Parts: sequence; C-alpha cells; structure tokens
Amino acid sequence: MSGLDIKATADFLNRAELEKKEVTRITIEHPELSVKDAYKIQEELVSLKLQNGDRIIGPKMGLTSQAKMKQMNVEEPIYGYVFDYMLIPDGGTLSMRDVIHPKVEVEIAFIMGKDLEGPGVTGAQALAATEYVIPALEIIDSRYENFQFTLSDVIADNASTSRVVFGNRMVKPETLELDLVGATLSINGEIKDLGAGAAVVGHPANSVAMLANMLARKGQKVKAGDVILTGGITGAVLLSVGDTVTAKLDGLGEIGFKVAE
Ligand code: 0L1
Ligand code: MG
Repeated sequence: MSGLDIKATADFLNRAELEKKEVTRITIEHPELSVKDAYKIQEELVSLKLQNGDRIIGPKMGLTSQAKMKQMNVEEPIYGYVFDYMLIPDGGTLSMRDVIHPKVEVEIAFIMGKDLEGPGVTGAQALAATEYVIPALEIIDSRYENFQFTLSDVIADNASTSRVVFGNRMVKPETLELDLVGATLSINGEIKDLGAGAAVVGHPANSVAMLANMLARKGQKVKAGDVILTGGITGAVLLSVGDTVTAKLDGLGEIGFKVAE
C-alpha cells in the first residue's frame, strides 16, 4: 500500500479514542486502503491496547443487519474487539466526557462454552458451543468526523466499538428461539426502535458462526470464555446528556444506563 504506515495509523486512531477527539477518516488521504490492510491497522490497535494492560472481553460483530450492510454496500459483516475498560455495569452511567458522539443499539451477547474453529462453522454448531446468552446494549462511537466512514475506515477504527452494558441474567440458549426474541430500545420512556433477533444475519448464532469463519482466515478461532456481541437487533440511536436508556428483550429481561456530562 502506498505511503500508509500501519502502526502510525493505529496509534492515530487509538489516540483519537483516548483523547475523545474526532479525526478525519483515513481514506480521505488514502482512498486505496483495502479491507485486508484495514484489519492490519485494527490488529495493531488491539496490540497497543493489550500493551497498555487492557484485556479483551471478546470479539464483536458489526454491520450485521440488512440495512447496515446495504448502506455500506457489503455482503459480509465486520468484527472488532470489546475491552474490559469499555464495560459499564447494568444501571450504571456513561459519561459524555469519555466519548465523542455515541449511539446505542440493543444486542444479544453469547458466552462461549467451547472453542469454535472455522472454516465451515454453521449457526447450529455455534449455538451448540454457546454456554449462555445475555442481553446487551452496545455504545458505538466512531472516531471519525460526523460518524462518516468507508468500510475500510470503520474496520481500522475497531468497528466503532466504545462501551458495552451487559445484563446479569444468563440464559441457556436452547431455552429461547433467538431469531424470534423481540427487543425494544427506549430513551426517557419513549420507544425509539424495536426489532427481533432475526435482524442479526437471520439468527444471532449465524453471526457467531460467521465470526469463527472470518477469524479462521487468519488462523484464529472463537475461544471458550469469549463474550461476543452478535450485532444490533435495533438501529443505533444517538445519545445526549440526561438520557435514560432502557432495553427490554423477550425472555432475557431489561437492562439500562444513564448518560451524564
Ligand atoms: O456494531 C456495529 O454494528 C457498528 C459497526 C460499525 C458501523 C457503525 O459505526 O455504525
Ligand atoms: Mg453493534
């Protein structure tokens, strides 16, 4: 790739996140940035965080809805990583000082009981390797100006991952029809969006299978103990100071957080 320094770009994006400062997207200066090189930048960014002592909670899948895939003109979702410093307890507070222009979406997270190694992993195999499912709220926060990016930009930026609220109620996956799980996303008591598990590539377990198959391309796997965000059931809604966010999911319960200065 002409003239783009992978390590320097990862450092640039990591600083933007740490300093809560929006930056010009990479592809303005480097329109040639490929998906493959974007994942190399993401890998460097993950290494920087690990060197800093941050711990991976698990991978996350993004762009898993028909709407987001169409908007980005892609046929495959993307992945990034959730770190321990990103966790907000259920009922806790997101400080606007820690983020740039956050949005929230409702998701189902999978807690893996067994390793899952691609290629060729199916949704049924992913489900069989899952110990529990839990409700989640993902707060995405692109580091790019105006939340605008190309596919390569957003991959390099760790798929906009910023904060996560996990519910404490763990449910065995076989007790629910996860594609039929309905969810609402309310802000200050008003429903802003709703959806069903099927919004996530037909079934949230398909998302985990796709993740295993994508990781296999670089010799990696989904690991027992990983907590995986499978993708948005609802659309992502912009947050403001003073918001009280609540998600209700059929059979998984209610979770939420507040947004403060
Ligand atoms: O979790 C997601 O689906 C976000 C993926 C990146 C795209 C975005 O920031 O909307
Ligand atoms: Mg998400």
